[in-house]
Amino acid sequence: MARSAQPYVLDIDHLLTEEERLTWKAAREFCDAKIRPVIEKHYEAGTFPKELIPQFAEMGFLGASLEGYGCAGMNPVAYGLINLELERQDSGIRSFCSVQTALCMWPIFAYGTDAQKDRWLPGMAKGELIGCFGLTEPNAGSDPGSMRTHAKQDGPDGDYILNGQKMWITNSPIADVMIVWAKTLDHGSDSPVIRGFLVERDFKGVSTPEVHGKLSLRASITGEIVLDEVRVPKENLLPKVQGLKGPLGCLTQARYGIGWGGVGAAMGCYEGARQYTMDRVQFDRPIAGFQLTQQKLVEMHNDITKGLLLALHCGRLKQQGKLTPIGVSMLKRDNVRLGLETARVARSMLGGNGIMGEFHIMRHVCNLETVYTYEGTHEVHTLAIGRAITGLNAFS
Ligand code: TGC
Ligand code: FAD
Repeated sequence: MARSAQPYVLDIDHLLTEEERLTWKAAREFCDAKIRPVIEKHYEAGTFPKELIPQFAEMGFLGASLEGYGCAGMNPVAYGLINLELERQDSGIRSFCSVQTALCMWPIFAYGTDAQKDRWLPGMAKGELIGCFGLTEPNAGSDPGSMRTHAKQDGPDGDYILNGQKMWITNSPIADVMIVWAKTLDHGSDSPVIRGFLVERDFKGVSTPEVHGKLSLRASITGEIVLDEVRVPKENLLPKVQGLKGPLGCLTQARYGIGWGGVGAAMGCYEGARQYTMDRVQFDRPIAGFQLTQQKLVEMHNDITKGLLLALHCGRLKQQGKLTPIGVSMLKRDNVRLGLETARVARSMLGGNGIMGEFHIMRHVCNLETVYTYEGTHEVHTLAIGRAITGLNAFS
């Protein structure tokens, strides 16, 4: 006889503040009501639901973690919970919000001048201006320090002339402003250093061709940034950071959100597989009643609880200013692996239906292959953590 059942035996509600609980509930309700009904159609068509951008803004999702400039100023845990709910629906939608918030608004906020902040942040918080982040190049992915894009200063105190190509850039075809990282030679200097530039859509020599043919993250727009003798005013240089730590600092912000997102994707897949196997009858009983099925459900369930606790621990450390980039590497690496492994197992549990879009699991499997690769591949984070715990550098 069936007993009463609950999807999670341990919850984290009592570890959250009232405000965090309310933010979580509001984000879940919004994502269920607005994203879930349209996401499959967009995924199939390979389009991003632009019509949702003003609603993301209204919910405070854009620049959620920043203070001022019309941003919601959420604490790291509330911000993480939003990422969890966005990615419970679709990694591409979470990507849009992550790139806008962590990879574009954050560097303007942290490395920019007051004039740059005033010019860009309020419009970006409202979703009226879209940003993107150009670090990766065709020949510089895991090793961004080998980038070839360069900026040459045109005379003492002059503008910069940018040349190069950025590849795999989320949102570039729809971006009004692009954070472009380039090796810069200041006038009179002979040692290049990586600097960040605000490249505007209408600057002469900028083009952003879209990448077509993706079988993953299809509800997210991906493109290149091609820079051909682009004159960038010196006022568009991000003045407060130099070197690889500039872009890596942004990645630390984005990877933190992805760590929560991985759990969200896993939760969506686990909950779908749990319900399906409780409803589906084979051999005269619900397939959730078979021991092999229960083992799969239990592994997923327990891993999700551990992933959530890791995310929450990192969130509390971040609140106290104690979260290190390596801690974030661990969060991104392990929770994205959790998401991908959970999605694959959940897919198998739905049998033939598991490959169908309407069950919302196959899409996660495909999406998480990208998430496993971007923002530092699984292997790169493994080596970064390996270096931290042994003191030995496996990169070189
Ligand atoms: P390394 O010597 O370790 O560091 C150079 C300087 O950077 C500092 N640093 C960091 N700072 C902040 N956050 C981090 N995570 C940092 N990691 C390192 C470091 O302290 C040092 O500073 P300083 O002052 O001493 O100069 O650099 P390395 O050359 O050994 O490289 C390390 C490695 C391989 C881990 C790094 O290059 C790396 O992370 N590679 C992966 C590249 C990557 O993640 N690319 C992502 C592109 S953006 C993207 O994918 C967006 S997807 C968007 C979406 O969500 O849709
Ligand atoms: P490579 O670096 O060539 O790696 C290929 C394989 O080799 C991987 O498995 C990798 O782990 C492995 N490898 C590399 N070095 C080592 C090593 N030392 N030891 C062991 N294994 C190693 N970038 C941006 O700048 N902005 C964006 O907005 C952005 N959005 C993206 C959106 C999508 C859909 C995708 C797919 C990518 C996006 N990226 C973006 C790029 C992403 O960050 C890179 O794809 C990623 O950093 C890996 O680089 P790569 O593709 O060149 O692979």
